[in-house]
Amino acid sequence: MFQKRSKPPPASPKLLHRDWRKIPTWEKDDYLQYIQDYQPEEKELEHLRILLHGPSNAGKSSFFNSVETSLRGRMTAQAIAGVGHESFTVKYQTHKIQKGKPGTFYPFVFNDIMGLEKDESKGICVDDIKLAMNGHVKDGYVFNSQSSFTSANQHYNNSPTLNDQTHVLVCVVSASTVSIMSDDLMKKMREVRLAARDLGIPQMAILTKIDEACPEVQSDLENVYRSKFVKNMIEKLSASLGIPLNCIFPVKNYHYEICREDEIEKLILMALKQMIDFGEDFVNNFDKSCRSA
Ligand SMILES: Nc1nc2c(ncn2[C@@H]2O[C@H](COP(=O)(O)OP(=O)(O)OP(=O)(O)O)[C@@H](O)[C@H]2O)c(=O)[nH]1
Ligand SMILES: [Mg+2]
Repeated sequence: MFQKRSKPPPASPKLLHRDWRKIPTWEKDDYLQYIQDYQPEEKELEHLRILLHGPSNAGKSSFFNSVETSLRGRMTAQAIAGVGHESFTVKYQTHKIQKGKPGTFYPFVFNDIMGLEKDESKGICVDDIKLAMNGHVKDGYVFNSQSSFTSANQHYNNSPTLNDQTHVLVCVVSASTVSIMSDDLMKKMREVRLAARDLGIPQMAILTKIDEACPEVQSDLENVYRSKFVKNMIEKLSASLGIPLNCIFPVKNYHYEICREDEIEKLILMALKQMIDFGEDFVNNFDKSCRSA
């Protein structure tokens, strides 16, 4: 059973006649319910930790804000998003999402980090992402593009627990830049991917700014699964990063809207459900004794 579209596709050579991916019949509220009901099986685990990484300005902070907005039912801006091309997020911070009353939170958290840049001396150091995945970075650490994080730093966590380690690695890439990403940037992203693979951490990617990159999607977000452009960008990203096609989710983040939209949130929550499922499987199959880097 797959989604029936409410309207026929507009006549445009840039749109396919059928969805390029079969999507579940779930509506936004079904995703919301699933996420609200989620509780980790593993009793030792307070929360799944989802690490967002990727090029600067890709929409990492905006993605977290879009998740929080979708779950809290009102516009939020916990992670400050930028406007330029320089790295805007510079501090390591764990973002929780309030569930119901103040002081209660969803059992998953996000780490939004400094972006990667093509230049060696700019953006986050790849080694810092590896240390973050292993749970060695404490909240409040300000990333330094010129030198890697070391165990001498006051924010170094010497004995990370299961709760400090990353359970899902999400690479965030803008649809507007997939075709123009430099080899140097790709190399850094692949290095992160290989490090995550060695740790057995599940990985996925989200393709942001599909509205900015594709006019058909901008005019109607429901065109996302008929857009030839979006399909091509996902294939390109998959080939260059080595992330399977079915682990890449297109999203449009909240960025200028002042009120909520179901179509935006459905894509956001679809991606979030996948993160939760991947993280849950990882934690349940995880041999705790073999990860103490
Ligand atoms: N059109 C559009 N703009 C977006 C989208 N997501 C983010 N933006 C805009 O892109 C810019 C960068 O977004 P951020 O969320 O700050 O990106 P980031 O990856 O956190 O950037 P750094 O912290 O610098 O690494 C902001 O101006 C956002 O409003 C999207 O899906 N569509
Ligand atoms: Mg940011």
